[in-house]
Amino acid sequence: MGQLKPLKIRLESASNGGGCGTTGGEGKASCGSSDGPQDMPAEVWDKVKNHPCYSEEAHHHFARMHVAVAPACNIQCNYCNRKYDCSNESRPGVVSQKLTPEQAVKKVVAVASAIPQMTVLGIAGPGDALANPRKTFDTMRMLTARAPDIKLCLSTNGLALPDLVDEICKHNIDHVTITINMVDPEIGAKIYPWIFWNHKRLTGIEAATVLHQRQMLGLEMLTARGVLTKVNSVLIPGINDQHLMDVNREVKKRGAFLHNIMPLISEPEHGTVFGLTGQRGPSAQELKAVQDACMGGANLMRHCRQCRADAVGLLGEDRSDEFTLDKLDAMEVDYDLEKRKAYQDKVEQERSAQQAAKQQALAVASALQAAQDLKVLVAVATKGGGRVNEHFGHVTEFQVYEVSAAKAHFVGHRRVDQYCQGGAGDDEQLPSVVRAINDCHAVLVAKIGACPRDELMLAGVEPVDAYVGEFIEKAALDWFNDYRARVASGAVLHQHRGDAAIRQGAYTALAA
Ligand code: CLF
Ligand code: SF4
Repeated sequence: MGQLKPLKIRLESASNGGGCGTTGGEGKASCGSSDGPQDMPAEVWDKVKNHPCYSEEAHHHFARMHVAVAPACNIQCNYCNRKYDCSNESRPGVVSQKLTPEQAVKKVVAVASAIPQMTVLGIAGPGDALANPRKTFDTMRMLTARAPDIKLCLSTNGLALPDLVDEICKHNIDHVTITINMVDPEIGAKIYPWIFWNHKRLTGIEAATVLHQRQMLGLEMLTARGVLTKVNSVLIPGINDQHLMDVNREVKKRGAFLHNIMPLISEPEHGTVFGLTGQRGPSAQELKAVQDACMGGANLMRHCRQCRADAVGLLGEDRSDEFTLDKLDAMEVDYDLEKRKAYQDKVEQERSAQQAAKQQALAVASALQAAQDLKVLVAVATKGGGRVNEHFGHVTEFQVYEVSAAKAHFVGHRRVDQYCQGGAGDDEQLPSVVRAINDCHAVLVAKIGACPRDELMLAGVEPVDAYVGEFIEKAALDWFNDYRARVASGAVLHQHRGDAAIRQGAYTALAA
């Protein structure tokens, strides 16, 4: 991991500014991660409980989809190449199939019929949702008439936002994401070369100042109207890494419900300014350090997958290929509200069981007498449902949990290229998979072959297949208790882990 240069993170927490106007999230560190109904007003819980981005717990069970109806953009970000989708809420280097509002509604209804746990429609590009207001709002209006149980969500750079807040409310769009990378125009000028504003192109500090003012005003207006707002920030080492604590504090002051700090993905082949000038993205530990430093400010989201503008499915899986326009025509669509509700009720039961298992494991953990300050990261192979249920070789994304005697909580995910291809392990892929979880003490899997097992042990990551089918938090806590006991008895020497790499490049679910 020698190539990962550590950032000097300003470790004091973002100091608490004013109150969290709408949300009841004030002062807590993980509303978007794991909070439940006891942590917020009932009307807020109702909005977040089955939104996979606004509730970490929900993201194991509920799906979202995006429709690519908004091609235009009104600003330029240095991490974006407009040949591809908006990188403010998408993985760089991906091109989505653009749709008209009519095509989009047809697609959403078809997906909702096939995937009953799909609860949210988001518009997140491929440009800026609010730089294309007619297409965005026509889609929302027509969808509400056809499928009233689907929550509406959109993502924007914020420039046009203040002019459109009333329309957002008129369409009952309860969730809005604003990408805010700075609250200081000097820093903004290093990220945004220009904006198009009031029929003019503005550049430099002037552009960044207008953008900043519009973002803050838009956020305040949404908060005043009770719209739940998430702020996305792209972590750009050397440019805004030290500054994101200030961003966190300022957006909290203005009532942001969640703050999602995402890693810059920057490769020369994406053709972005940052990619071409060698601006690197953060390592996994650098990202975690900035997120940890922001705890105590606006609630943090750590489970973002930087989706495509036409993403379909659970976060982390991509089923967009099953719902291309040609396939939609051949599909039998049966949009049945009752059936959807019955399915979602079943998911709620599973979720309650997961909570109960976690509480039980915590009770055991805290009753044990052992080193209370031990805290480790554990990678988990899962294909959904909040359980350890994926083979090591089939993983395209590990979920990472921080585990201590007091809790096991989700802190991130690591994308990898699938190790097992066509029934056999691809040994060339293995080192990159191990590098992605190199900061973890163990990896919980449903099954693992001899070769990756040896490679992981050699790297100091313990492969564990003893918890197949169990809920993740319970499995992680049970493993941790066992690990603590082994450390206490001297059977294992507890050692500090190194850093891990964040996968660069456009993501494809399967390499073949
Ligand atoms: Fe889409 Fe964004 Fe709505 Fe979610 S995504 S518009 S809030 S429905 Fe979610 Fe995807 Fe991260 Fe976005 S994981 S990129 S945060
Ligand atoms: Fe690209 Fe999105 Fe920035 Fe527009 S707002 S330049 S689409 S990243």
